[in-house]
Amino acid sequence: MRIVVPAGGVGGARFLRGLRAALGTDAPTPGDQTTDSAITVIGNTGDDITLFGLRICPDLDTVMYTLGGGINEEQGWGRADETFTVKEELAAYGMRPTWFGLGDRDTATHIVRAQMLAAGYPLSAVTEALCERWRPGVRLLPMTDDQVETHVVVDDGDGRRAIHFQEWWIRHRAALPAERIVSVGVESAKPAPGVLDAIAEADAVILPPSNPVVSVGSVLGVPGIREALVDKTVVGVSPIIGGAPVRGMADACLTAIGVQTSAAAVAEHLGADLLDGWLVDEADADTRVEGIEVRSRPLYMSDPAATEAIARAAVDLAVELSKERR
Ligand code: FO1
Repeated sequence: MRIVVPAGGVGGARFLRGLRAALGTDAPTPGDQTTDSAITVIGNTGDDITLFGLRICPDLDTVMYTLGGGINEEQGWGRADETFTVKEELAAYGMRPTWFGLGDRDTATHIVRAQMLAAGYPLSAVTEALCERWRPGVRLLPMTDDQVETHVVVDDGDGRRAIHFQEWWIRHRAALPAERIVSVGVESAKPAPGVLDAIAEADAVILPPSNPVVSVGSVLGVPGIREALVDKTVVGVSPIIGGAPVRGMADACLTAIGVQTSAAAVAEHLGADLLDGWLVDEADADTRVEGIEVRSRPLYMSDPAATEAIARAAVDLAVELSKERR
């Protein structure tokens, strides 16, 4: 079964580990060329930032490290066994910003990426090359090879200005009220090679419990992607349980775009033209959304078995609904 997953950071990556297990396309042994990835991930690149001459792709790296076995598990981002000597040395030179947690092991990924981009390789080719090492057991495509960045318009004591999403998210912990969230460059961005083909060939599309605004929302914002998804059977997993995000600060993002922090409001925001099914937690079992088949089950990805069961339920609902569509 071919599944396409538009995904973002930590929640999406953890869900993908469960989906890979549920589909039996388990992490290949190193050098195993036989793994036939049934999963294509369309990774959010709106979080990307250039720092110290390096191009950093947080959501692509989080998926690659999580599925490739290199992730810092409790943080959900960055590398395991990380050190921060380069970060400290940069600060000693007075280099800014100092708020970004640039790890030494992670820096090697950014150097490879910066070198390949400078040599003219598109981000999709860079991502493929990096995945040669990590072998995530899925096909990881950036949503676009064009530069798109999420910036946040804030108005604090220093007056109204736009700051990079990473600064808002890391430095300000999304606590600065966001007047607007802007996807800079998205209007002229094109889906990366393979993205529209993967969607066309998919048996189902699953929206993981990633941030519906800055992760899944950014992917859907690339011209052509949402339009292609509308023709498919799409099942989403709510990132909001009982009126609160499971992790991260999706509520701050939802508030910024005027959407209530609830499982129902996120489904309505994504749209009944896009979503065929919507998995909600038992806490939200009374959720009803016009035109969307809502099912409730435990949604906390508390351990690998729980995550696999959630992914299995999403796939089963997609199969059930796709039969109805024929
Ligand atoms: N998140 C933080 O809260 N603090 C950090 O210092 C930080 C550094 C970082 C470095 C590389 C990377 O790939 C991700 C990093 N993240 C950090 C997470 C990142 O800001 C978010 O996970 C995504 O951008 C949102 O999904």
